[in-house]
Amino acid sequence: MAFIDEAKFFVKAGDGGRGCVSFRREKYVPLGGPDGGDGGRGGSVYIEASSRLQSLLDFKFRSHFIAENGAYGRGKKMHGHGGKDYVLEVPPGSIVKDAETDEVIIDLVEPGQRYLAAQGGKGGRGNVHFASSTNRAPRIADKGMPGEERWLRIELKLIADVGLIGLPNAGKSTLLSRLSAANPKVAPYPFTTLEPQLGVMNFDYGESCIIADIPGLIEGAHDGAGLGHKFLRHIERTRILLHVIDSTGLEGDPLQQYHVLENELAQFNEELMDRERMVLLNKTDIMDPKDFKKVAARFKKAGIPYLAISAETRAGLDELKEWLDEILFEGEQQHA
Ligand SMILES: Nc1nc2c(ncn2[C@@H]2O[C@H](COP(=O)(O)OP(=O)(O)OP(=O)(O)O)[C@@H](O)[C@H]2O)c(=O)[nH]1
Ligand SMILES: [Mg+2]
Repeated sequence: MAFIDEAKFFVKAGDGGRGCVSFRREKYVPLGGPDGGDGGRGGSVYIEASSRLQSLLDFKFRSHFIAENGAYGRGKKMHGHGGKDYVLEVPPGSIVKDAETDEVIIDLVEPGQRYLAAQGGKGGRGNVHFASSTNRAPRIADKGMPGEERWLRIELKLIADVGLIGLPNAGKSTLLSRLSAANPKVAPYPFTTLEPQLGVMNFDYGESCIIADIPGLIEGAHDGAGLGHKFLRHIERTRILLHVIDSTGLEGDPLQQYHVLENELAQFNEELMDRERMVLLNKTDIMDPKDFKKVAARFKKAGIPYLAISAETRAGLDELKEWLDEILFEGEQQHA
């Protein structure tokens, strides 16, 4: 199933209920005064960030979200019930845009954050409001106001602290499965991961961080090659990028892999170039140490910091965790 990380949808608030035309009926009084009540307000549509959701999958099955109409007013000055609001839950990290202008309307980051997407229509006034000295028996009442309606677009940017990037088959998903309880699909062929995966990594002393594993990128991804580069939007907000490289050379020259990927990042968003990052030279377990030394020396010479790891055997992962801890939390502790 395709990963839905953007969708177009329609919201319509409820119409206000019609006001009522009615007259009091009492024994022996043929026509009493007006007593038509007001119509109820239409329900509004809200969009709310909820931590229960991680994807926009619901939008695959529905594109129209409509709140209830207000009820008609009734006799004896009874007001119609208000229509029920519709609360459309979306994952935190959802950006709501105007479907026509593509303008960003709101960025729903925090769980519980709410946006009024369509205001319910006001209920119409009943004829009780229209009585005057010249018109004691008004036969008029307001219609309810229509509820607002509009087309919107939603985009999801996952909110993660750490992003795993790399060419296909580098071992990103294997690494995610070692660092967190997530259980992403791992396989010995490219493009195993078709949609971003999240995992929570716990540190020994109770802190945790969220890691995002995104589909592999290849040269020309910015022109649509492979799965394209749209998934990079999910790492635009991460504080740290972990660049996973297959250092065996079986997937191509490791230093070349590095440059290909960095170039794709730059094409996507120059800002990513300033992001804190670490190169992970992976799959050291199946390399002759001498060969690995040669690869490592080239990175050193190019002035690129790296850690040697094996996602498979977990070699080097403690060191990686320490480095992540330092970047994510040490600064905070010093300032506290
Ligand atoms: N020997 C060894 N194999 C590894 C290591 N890490 C990953 N692999 C293998 O490499 C292959 C690809 O691993 P994945 O984790 O699926 O790679 P990926 O980067 O997520 O790949 P895509 O999702 O296709 O982009 C699998 O066969 C893994 O078992 C490692 O450290 N050592
Ligand atoms: Mg993968």
